[in-house]
This record gives sequence, C-alpha cells and structure tokens, in this order.
Amino acid sequence: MGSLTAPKIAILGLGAVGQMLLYRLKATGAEPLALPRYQNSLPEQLHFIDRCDEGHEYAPIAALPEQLDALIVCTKAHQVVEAITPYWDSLRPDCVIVLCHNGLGPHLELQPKLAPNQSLLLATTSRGALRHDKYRVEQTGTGAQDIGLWCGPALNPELEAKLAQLFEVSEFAPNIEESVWAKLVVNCAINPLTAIHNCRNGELADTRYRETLLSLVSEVSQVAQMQGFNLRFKDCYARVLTVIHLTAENYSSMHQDVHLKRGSEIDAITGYVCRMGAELGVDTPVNQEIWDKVRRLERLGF
Ligand code: KPL
Repeated sequence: MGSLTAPKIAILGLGAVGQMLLYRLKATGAEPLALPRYQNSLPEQLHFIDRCDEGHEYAPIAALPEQLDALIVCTKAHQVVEAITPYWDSLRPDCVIVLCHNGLGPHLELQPKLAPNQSLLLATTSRGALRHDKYRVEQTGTGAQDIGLWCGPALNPELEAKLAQLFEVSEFAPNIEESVWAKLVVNCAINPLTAIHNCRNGELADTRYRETLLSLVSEVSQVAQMQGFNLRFKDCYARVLTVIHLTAENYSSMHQDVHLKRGSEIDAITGYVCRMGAELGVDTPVNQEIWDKVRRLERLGF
C-alpha cells in the first residue's frame, strides 16, 4: 500500500452490521466500497439513520478486489467461506481479512488458505442495528466494539489506525480471541433461549430462566478458561445480566433468524463451544441440549 494513498477497505455482506460499517467508512472520509454477495450488482442507494435520528442516503461504490488493502466480511458466520470464495483468487496476497460476525469457526476454516504474509483479524460489535427494510438500517445502540489481530503479521500503522477508527476503538484489542469469547458467552446465553422461548431478551430476567442461564454460562466459561482465557464465571454471568437489561426490548439476532427461517448462527455459537468442549474434555450437556433444540426449531419452526 502506498503511503500517499488512503487504505482501500471494502465491506462484504450488506446486512445490518455491514451497512452500518459501510456508512461509517463514508462518515470517516473513505469511499464506501463494497463487494456484492454472489457477484451480483450492488444496490444503487442505501439509507442509514444515525443515533441522532438523521437519515443519510448514499450510493455504495463497487470495489475492485485486487486493489483492496482490507476486506471486512460481515455475513453471518455460516456464510463467510461461501461469500469470500468467489473473490479469493482476485484478492492481493497481503489483503487483510477482518471477520465480523457472531460466534467462531470460520477463522479456523480460512487460516489454512491464507498467504504467508496475510493477516486475519477478528472483530465484534454490540452496536444495535435495526434493518427497517433491505437497504434501510438504523443504528439503535452504542454498545462496545472490538477489533484485533488473530493471526499473521502486524498491520502497517496507517491501515491499523483506519480500522481502529472504523470500529471506534482507541487501539486494537491485545487478545481479540478472548474478547470474542466474552461476547460468545453472552450469545450462548441469550440468543438460543430467546429463540426457543419466542421472547425478547428482557424476558430472560424472569427467575424461571435463572438455572438454565447459570448452567449455560458456567459451561462456556469453563471451556474458555481451559483455553487460557481470563473469563471468570462470576464476571461472565454479570455481563449476561447486564446485556439482558440493556437490550431488554430487542429480539436477539437468533430469534429473528429462526422466526424468519433464514438459518441461524447456532452452529458457530453454541455448536462451536460444544465442539471445543469435546476437544478439551469439558462437558457441556446443557449447551448440547440447547443446540439440539434450536436445530429442531430451525427444521420445524415455532
Ligand atoms: O448480540 C446479540 C444478538 O442478538 O446477536 C445480543 C447481544 C444478544 C443482543 O440482542
């Protein structure tokens, strides 16, 4: 990347989070570059409503994959590999890949495909984003975000600063996998239960869910600790209760995915924890039961 040109960063996957980041690219003075899914064309116009209730209409710009310094993939976890594959051979071997989805798993699938000098980053966002219709997204919350290097060489300072600015963090997370696990605990607790019980996040504060929540969080924090992450049960449970409280009115993304029959991230959330638990010798019976229930629900509907 030449130091006189601004880094070229594009978004792949224009769901709610993708559109929020694309608008953020524009708002921070960069071109709103995007790669379309399935190599279709991009929409002509996007509409973003910011936290001050102000609407912004803008046109996304089609990115040329071979010119990109970084590609931020914002699809659902189970769509990452399929979405990136058609572009893979056109991307430069030093194009930085950033994965921004709930759960974990695709990073392990992509790792063997990376070129020797290619970096893979993970990012999380807890910004609430509501999709009014396909290309009209409203930012509804100001929750925390994180980004950091998962593998590969450190980024050049200019690109690192631009990505930090996009995700509104002062610096990259020193241990991004631990930060992602901290969010994974919250998603393992809230998302499947709201889907199974067809309820908003806030309803999980009811005492009848307490025992299940405690078991889910305890199992996930044990799997996390077994990998050396500093995620104590007490802190994890407190974080889950805080998110239930702060997002009480929301329907979780998994509730919406199951309800709209569009395939949820259960395999990358609960499924990933159960698979890691099995590998590390940590029992996860309650998560396993919940995983089975959501998969059944996906087949049969509410
Ligand atoms: O990340 C979320 C999601 O719905 O996927 C939470 C934090 C549970 C908010 O709804």
